[in-house]
Amino acid sequence: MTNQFFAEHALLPTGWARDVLLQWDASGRLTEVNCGAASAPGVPRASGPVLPGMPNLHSHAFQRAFGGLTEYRGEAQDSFWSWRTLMYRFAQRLTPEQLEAIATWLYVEMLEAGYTSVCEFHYVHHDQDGRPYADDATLAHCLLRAAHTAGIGLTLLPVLYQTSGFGATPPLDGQRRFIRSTDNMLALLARLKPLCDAQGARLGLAPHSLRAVPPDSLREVLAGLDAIDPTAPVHIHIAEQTAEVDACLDWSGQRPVQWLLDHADVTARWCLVHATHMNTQEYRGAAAQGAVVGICPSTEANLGDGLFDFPAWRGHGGAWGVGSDSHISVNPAEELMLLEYGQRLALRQRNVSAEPGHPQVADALWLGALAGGAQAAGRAIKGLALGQQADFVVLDAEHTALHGLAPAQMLASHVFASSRSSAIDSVWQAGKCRVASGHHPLHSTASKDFCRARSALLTSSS
Ligand code: NGQ
Ligand code: ZN
Repeated sequence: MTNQFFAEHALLPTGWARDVLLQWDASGRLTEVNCGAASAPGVPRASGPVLPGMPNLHSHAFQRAFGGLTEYRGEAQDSFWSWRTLMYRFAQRLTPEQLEAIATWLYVEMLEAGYTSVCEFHYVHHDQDGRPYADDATLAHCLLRAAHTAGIGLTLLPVLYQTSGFGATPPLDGQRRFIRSTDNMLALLARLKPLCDAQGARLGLAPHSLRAVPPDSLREVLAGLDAIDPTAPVHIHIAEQTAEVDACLDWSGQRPVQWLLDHADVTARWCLVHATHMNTQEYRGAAAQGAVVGICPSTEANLGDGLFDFPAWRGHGGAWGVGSDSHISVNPAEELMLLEYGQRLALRQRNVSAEPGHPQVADALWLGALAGGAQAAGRAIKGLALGQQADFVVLDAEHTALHGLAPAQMLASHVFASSRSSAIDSVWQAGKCRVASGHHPLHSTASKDFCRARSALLTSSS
């Protein structure tokens, strides 16, 4: 097995470097990142520029199965909330076999698109009647197996879900598969911890939202998590919809991010997913605590969430990463393009996300999303640096959109001008080649299994 790779051009955390020799150990950790190296005979050479693999910091795998199927008018004024009603219908019918087939294909798609790891925000726990499976971890096992089969890095985030709204309103019938007591969640985490460790996955926790987890439960579950792993990642949906901000104000007199900052020990292990609606004080407070913001541009656009004030967050030095969330798009290049375009449309400017050290927008975005995504994942995936995992993407220098360009122009073209076609040649995760010539070896079998699972799910949900 090869454990060396030579790149004429590689994007390191500091920027583009020339003649980079990568070497990793049996566990897939980088033991050498030598710039200005001579290419040695027998060492495989990258066929194009090498990028660090992108972490996907937010995924609900099952939602991949109904992408494109909620794009019709169902109410006089459709919204996030009417979409959620439709989404619950699919969630209610899902079987374990379907979840595993959907997730396996999704993770194959992610790898082919350049995501080398995923944070799975996993909240469908029980059977269709809302009763625990005989093995209470059945659906978590499906996700662990799917990630292992595809060869993607995993941060598994079992979700605590207890109420339907602020003030501990009882769950809706459509939420019956999500509900766990705090003790039951802690028992699940204790069971999953050794399984995740054995697979090289990271176990974390996701209180679903302040709507779904009352204050006492939030405090207790975080204390219980600390007893299992005091540095485990904690992810939460927060302030995605203005109606959610208003309901939180009615309940507590505070906005969601402010409430969280005042009532939980928010630190760098926290990922605030869809922190779309924050005021200046919240931007300052959340950034000062070192939390990562999870931005999911394609889903947030699809659901009509509103626009995250990216320059404000970065102005406070805030960490951030991207997620594909509902998987209406599964492509980090597209998420970064949409993130930048949202800001351009709002500000009537260009190249909003460029930085003093990175005038190329795509460089700045790729490295920023990598740093925050790695932090949110709680895994050693911070890019092409010693001690980090050998997770990388080789762009296809022969792709028409890239041919003959300089390395940074190739990345810019991949992000802004590849017209949604993949300009990726190969993808490596933990030092193993998962995608070659743009294709994962399971591409056709996993896609067939996905199609079969989706057909069955649609038949049962209609
Ligand atoms: C979810 N998705 O849990 O899948 C949520 C919708 C909710 C996004 N926020 C449900 N994109 O927040 O209640
Ligand atoms: Zn989500």
